[in-house]
Amino acid sequence: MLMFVGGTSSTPYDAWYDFDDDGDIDIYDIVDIAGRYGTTGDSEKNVTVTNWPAKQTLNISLAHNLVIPEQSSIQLSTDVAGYDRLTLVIVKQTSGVLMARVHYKFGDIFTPSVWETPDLSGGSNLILNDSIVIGPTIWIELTTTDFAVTISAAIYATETSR
Ligand SMILES: [Ca+2]
Repeated sequence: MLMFVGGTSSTPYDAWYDFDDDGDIDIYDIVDIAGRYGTTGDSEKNVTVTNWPAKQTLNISLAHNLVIPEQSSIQLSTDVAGYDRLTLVIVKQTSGVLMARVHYKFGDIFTPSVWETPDLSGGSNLILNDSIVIGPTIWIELTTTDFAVTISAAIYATETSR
């Protein structure tokens, strides 16, 4: 067996040949492979991935049986930074007019409304359906007229695979 020992190689370092994982290819790596000379088996290799990004989801209740008094306005907001898609449901549990507007906010700036209605329908409303997140904060403004209105609201947001 002919072995190249000492000196430097013109071939760049390749971690697959660093059998003792000490950051260099030297005589110890060659001794390791020499000891295995002639063996056979499955060539599939195990790989450990340490920087695989975790995919996150957000599943939160923004309001539960919240009573909005008559002739008033409330804002619900939450941080959605890092999420790509968002579903927003608002349930109007009582009758009475409820104006709804949904914006995103970044810094001090509000986007124009991405969704709005002069009167939300009774029952469950799918306001945003797997919609693209365009800002770090979602901002929901709800305004009543002559009657108090009870609502619940929830958000589900996901990060797509990258
Ligand atoms: Ca080595």
